[in-house]
Amino acid sequence: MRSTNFPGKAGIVPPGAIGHNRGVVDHNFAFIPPEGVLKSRLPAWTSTTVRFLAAPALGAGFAQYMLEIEPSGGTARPICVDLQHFFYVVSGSVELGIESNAPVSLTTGGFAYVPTGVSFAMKCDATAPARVLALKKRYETADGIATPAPIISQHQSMPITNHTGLEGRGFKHLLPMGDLSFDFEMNLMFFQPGVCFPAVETHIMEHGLFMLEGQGLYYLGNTWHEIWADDFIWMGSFCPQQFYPTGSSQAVYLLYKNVNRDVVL
Ligand code: UGY
Ligand code: MN
Repeated sequence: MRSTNFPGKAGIVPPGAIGHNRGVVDHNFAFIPPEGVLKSRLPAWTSTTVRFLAAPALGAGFAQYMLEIEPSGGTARPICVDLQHFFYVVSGSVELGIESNAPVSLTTGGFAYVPTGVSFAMKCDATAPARVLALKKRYETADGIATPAPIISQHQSMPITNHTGLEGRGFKHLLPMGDLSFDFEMNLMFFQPGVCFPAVETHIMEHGLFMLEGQGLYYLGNTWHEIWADDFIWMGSFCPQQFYPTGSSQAVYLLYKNVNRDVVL
């Protein structure tokens, strides 16, 4: 991924590679363009590289990462850990099996929620690679509330809703909104150009934001950042935030938000 549009040659670092870095890491937010996120591998996955985007090392209460899976790659064996997982297929297609259920095929726009302590296995299609945005988080139990059941679906089968009444906004709540058994939301947010949200938000909930489509300006803390597809933002608690979509087509991002639990004192 080039960081500028200066002319460049393969194998030669283009001019501007240093001076035009867009990334910023602050105490309660990080703006992370993809070109600087180096890859690693994971013991439990084969033919797969991982790019960590958010982790406790950054200050986040969750981990978010991009899995780049080669054809026929995937989990080396079923994974079963004491963490919840969420997956969103950014491109390509994979088969996901949860516990002993028959594997389900997920294509671009497919997603899954795997509850804590439940095993899953993922395998990429044999003909093309896949990019899967993954998130894991320790489940916060709540008295009298049972843990949620798994979910596997495609966002294309869900209607766009809009509880705000603001023209040009759209939402798909991939996890059931207001269901207290979930301790986080994953929302697709749709914006027509120029339609920002009504106020600068400053809230206790954290965000992991992955830009899927379009472009815009993101306000973080007290600075504006130009953002486009494949950029990632971590927003920590109480980070002032606003989005101003620019360009000529809709902007869409996938947003993690921890909800439904009390503060820990
Ligand atoms: O729901 C939210 O917190 C959302 N409006 N925040 C965001 O998009 N940064
Ligand atoms: Mn917010």
